[in-house]
Amino acid sequence: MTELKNDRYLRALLRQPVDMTPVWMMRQAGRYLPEYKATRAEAGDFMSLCRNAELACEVTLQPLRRYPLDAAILFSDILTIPDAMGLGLSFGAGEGPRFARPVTCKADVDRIPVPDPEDELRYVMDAVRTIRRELKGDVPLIGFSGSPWTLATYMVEGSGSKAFTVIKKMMYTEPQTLHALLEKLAQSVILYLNAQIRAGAQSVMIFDTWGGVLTGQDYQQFSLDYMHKIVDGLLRENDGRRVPVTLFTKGGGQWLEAMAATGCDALGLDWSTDIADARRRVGDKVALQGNMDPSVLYAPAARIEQEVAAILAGFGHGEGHVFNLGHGIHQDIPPEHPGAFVDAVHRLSVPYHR
Ligand code: 1CP
Repeated sequence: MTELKNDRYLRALLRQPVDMTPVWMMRQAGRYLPEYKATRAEAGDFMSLCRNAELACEVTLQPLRRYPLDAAILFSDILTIPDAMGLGLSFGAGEGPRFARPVTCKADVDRIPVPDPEDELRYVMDAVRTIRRELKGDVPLIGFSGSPWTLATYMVEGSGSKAFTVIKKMMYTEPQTLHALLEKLAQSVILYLNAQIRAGAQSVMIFDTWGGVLTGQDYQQFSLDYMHKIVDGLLRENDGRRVPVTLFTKGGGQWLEAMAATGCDALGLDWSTDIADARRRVGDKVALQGNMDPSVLYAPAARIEQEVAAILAGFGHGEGHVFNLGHGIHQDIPPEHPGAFVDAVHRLSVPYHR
């Protein structure tokens, strides 16, 4: 087993005792950091940055040099899988992702390959191996993937979306086509995350960013069932250590019991769910990660501290909390503010672990 100098994050996910609440931030590497912008400019564009293991490692480590975060997250994107499936991914300047060849029918689904993670996605595994080497056991490395449903929204819509009418039309007119796509994505995600674990990811997180746009019944059938399949297919131990799995459905606060029943170790919460209530509902089964509104980071340090204190008090005394934002950090947050946030979590959480 490789020695870890700080394993608070892994211990909290397994609901084991810690000295203080661990904290990391969703999208902690990114454009709010001037050093990220410089490295991205050096790489040329976003996907070139993801494909260069040394530069991807550099931007992964940048937030850890500024703040005493308790985990690093692989710098990559959820859209690497659809890209490896041949859909032609591009990021326009200042725009979101776009696919040149979106999935429109069953024949498109049948043509799509399940990517070999050590071939088409080898650059991701190389980044994981490089980051693990450079972290030198300081903190654990988180690997991640999108959920099948969330990946499918981009693949069928052809870009980001607000109303998801194209994929919902497919869902209600050709459900079997969508199920065939989701099945292929679930198989791809299992291979991809297991390869990240073998390459050195010490926990994995599944981002279901768009599960919350579904009805309860559709969420179960078109998103959760496939995440359940993934949890069943993942390596749960590597290098003599349990590899915790976190599920995060943005807007999924009403489905926590069903999510916890998948056998995952932890649930990510966005800020619309009360963490005290979430703990009462599922806290004996899973750890909870979250859930400060990322916009609080616009506020001065005293206001950030107030919000951190309220969330810590909401979770209460005892184990099983990883502090985080309820979604990704905004791109125009002043870079000093996350410092106040991380410090407040560490300092104010000590009494809750005595
Ligand atoms: O530099 C740039 O302009 C590119 C912006 C960017 C970045 C920094 C994109 C494009 N992806 C990323 C990195 C990224 N994406 C990480 C990095 C690790 C970290 O430091 O935290 C992670 C975990 C993701 C995951 C991701 N990509 C998600 C799930 C998490 C979430 O925020 O909901 C989603 C939905 C994406 C799609 C995506 N990729 C990029 C953008 C701008 C988007 C969102 C598009 C949309 O709004 O639909």
